[in-house]
Amino acid sequence: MDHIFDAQGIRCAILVGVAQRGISTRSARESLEELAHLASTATFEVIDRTLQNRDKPDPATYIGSGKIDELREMAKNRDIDAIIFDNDLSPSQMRNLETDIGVRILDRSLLILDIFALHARTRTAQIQVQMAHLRYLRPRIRQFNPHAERRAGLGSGETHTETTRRWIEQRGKSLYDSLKRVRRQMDTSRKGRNHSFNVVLVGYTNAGKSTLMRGLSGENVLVENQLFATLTNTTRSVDVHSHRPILLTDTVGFINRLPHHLFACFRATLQEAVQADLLLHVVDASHSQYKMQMITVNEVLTKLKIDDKPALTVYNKMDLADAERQKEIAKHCAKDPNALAISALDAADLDAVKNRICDFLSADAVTLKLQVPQSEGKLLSLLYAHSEILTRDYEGNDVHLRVRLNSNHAERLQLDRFLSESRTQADALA
Ligand SMILES: Nc1nc2c(ncn2[C@@H]2O[C@H](COP(=O)(O)OP(=O)(O)OP(=O)(O)O)[C@@H](O)[C@H]2O)c(=O)[nH]1
Ligand SMILES: [Mg+2]
Repeated sequence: MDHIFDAQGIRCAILVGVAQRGISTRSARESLEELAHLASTATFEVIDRTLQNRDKPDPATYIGSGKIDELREMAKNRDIDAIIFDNDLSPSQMRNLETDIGVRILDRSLLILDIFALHARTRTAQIQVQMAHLRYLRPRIRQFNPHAERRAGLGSGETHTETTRRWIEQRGKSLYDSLKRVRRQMDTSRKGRNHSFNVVLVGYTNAGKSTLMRGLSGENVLVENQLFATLTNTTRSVDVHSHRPILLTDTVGFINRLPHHLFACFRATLQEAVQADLLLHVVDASHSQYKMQMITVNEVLTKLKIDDKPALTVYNKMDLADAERQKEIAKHCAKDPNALAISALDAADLDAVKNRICDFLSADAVTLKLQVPQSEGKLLSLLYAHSEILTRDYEGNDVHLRVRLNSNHAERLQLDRFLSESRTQADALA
């Protein structure tokens, strides 16, 4: 997909942040830093940035008249094409600012939406972005259509606003129908994964999820120093010589203040995490705001009602962290058995992650001795495909097996019918 708005002439931008009461100047400045990364991901060149302290936003223009004058001057002198606000603006604030300053005004939501539009490579992502765009446009129809109230087509009796609103509703419905069709196909392909151990990578955008996915699966996955490089889940198998195949899924990154219309549309994509047997929460440990980023991710996991899933915190990019940060993270990891510090670019560290995944896997594994008639072809092929076969002997019409597999899986296959002797993993090791 392309930019969601005409971007031909838009190249240079000024960023504006507003520190309101209760928000420190420092965190407003750091948020502006993130906005700069978002802006460059959306192919803007950031010419300048400015931060204003205000107790509360002006209802008509968000910022004060002095700041507006200053921005108008800057835009004129430096050939600016857009001003990007770190805060979300109401439709009327955006309209008033555009009139007062005379350049295009974007807010954080529109910028993120634009990046999603640029990066949407699959049909599902494209439909989701278009739906989010419609949700964004709906309350702004008049802003994007200044002659909105002029009568539409001859004799229709409808205003442009009404015609556009009706079009948005129809388009929204047809997108929703397409998404349902695509999801049905996705559900079918997901069914095949029931027997696997599903590990899902979650984390703040740019934390290194796709890099870790590439390192663990050995397959080519898009990695970019950009925000929201990944919008569509990809699933790859990981070979860890375990009794159960492991599937690893990469997901869309999270961000602080993700526009709610985008969250609503990408909720389905994130639902993948609901199916997870284990979450790998990837953290950019070298980032100045890594703690805030972890909080954001945990909040999203809570929203998705998956904050109680087994999870491993993977502090990534340790090679970029300074000595003090390395010490701090090492301290976290010493206290938390479900945390580890790595660099996704280091082969030994990737092995450490695989070992941890295996630990989770074997925690609920059982070893069983089975006597299965050879006529049970379907069951046998499921066992061969989805469990670790320790020994296999043939006697008459039966196959004698020692297998190791997940206890839920054993229950699902109703293996107790064929049990010749059962032992838990702990017994087996004793
Ligand atoms: N030095 C270093 N760079 C890393 C490491 N892990 C990832 N990177 C870099 O960080 C950037 C982002 O990596 P990605 O894997 O695309 O991050 P992501 O979490 O998938 O990002 P989104 O898909 O945008 O959410 C890329 O430039 C990677 O090369 C690491 O351990 N060390
Ligand atoms: Mg990615």
